[in-house]
Amino acid sequence: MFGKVDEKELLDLARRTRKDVWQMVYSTKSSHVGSAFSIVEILVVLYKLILKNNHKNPDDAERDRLILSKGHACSALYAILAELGYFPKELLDTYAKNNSILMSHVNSEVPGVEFSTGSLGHGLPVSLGMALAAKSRGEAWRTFTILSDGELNEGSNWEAFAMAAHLKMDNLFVIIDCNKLQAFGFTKDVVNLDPLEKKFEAFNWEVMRIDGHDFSELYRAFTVLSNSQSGRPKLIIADTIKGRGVSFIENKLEWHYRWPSDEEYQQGLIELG
Ligand SMILES: Cc1ncc(C[n+]2csc(CCOP(=O)(O)OP(=O)(O)O)c2C)c(N)n1
Ligand SMILES: [Mg+2]
Repeated sequence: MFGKVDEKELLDLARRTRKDVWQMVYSTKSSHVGSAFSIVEILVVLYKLILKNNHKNPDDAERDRLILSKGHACSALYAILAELGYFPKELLDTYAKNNSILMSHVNSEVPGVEFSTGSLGHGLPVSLGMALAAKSRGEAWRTFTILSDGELNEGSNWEAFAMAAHLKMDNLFVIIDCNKLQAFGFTKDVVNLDPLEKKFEAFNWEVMRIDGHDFSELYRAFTVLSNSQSGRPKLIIADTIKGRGVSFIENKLEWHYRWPSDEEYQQGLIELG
């Protein structure tokens, strides 16, 4: 059990989210399914166990804010928001189609979405501004932002990492979806940023490294960091697998851009249960 939520509920939500995403990318021949699959458990834990928010009042001034900075993985965010009742599930059928609000990069017109993203490197600087706004007004809500590992190549992040620690933004939580792959290669071969923990510790962040597909580890990390009195901004390096959930797309570079053929779609559905 995780508070009042049992593990089966989390597993079911993760499975339904992946199936929705698989259907969305198949029917519209769109990219980034691997990127979406790698953050499913992170989103499930955040929405079911950590974020203080309410689908019936998505603009509640007291809500925790979440920015998905890796905006190309929007299909996972849209699917989970629909599953949680932010908007009708039928809207998912319009994903990536003309005139739909469910654009193929995160669109803030969608109920429950805080900020449009897609151009990498902007989510963290904006999240820092939001965290600063909450602090300067004496408000208790927190800001969470999910970055991808390839996104760390963007220099704007490093300015924000330095500034957030300088300002002691302990109401700011960053999750790095560390799936080791990006659009054109393995992260270590494009710009090797290892050792990541040491870099963030040197920037004076409070850092935990965990398995980003393990509900217990995610829940524990968010709980430990939420209860910490360190005064530092918080960062979770979540080790994940790009494409997690469908064996033949896991950790395969080409699935950054590819979509499933008819046969692959059927095979994937079987694997996703
Ligand atoms: C500023 C900017 N440059 C390039 C792109 C094109 N692009 C989309 S995803 C991506 C990299 C994907 O790798 P990663 O950031 O690790 O995310 P993952 O797909 O692994 O979740 C790139 C270069 C972009 N969206 N924004
Ligand atoms: Mg990556």
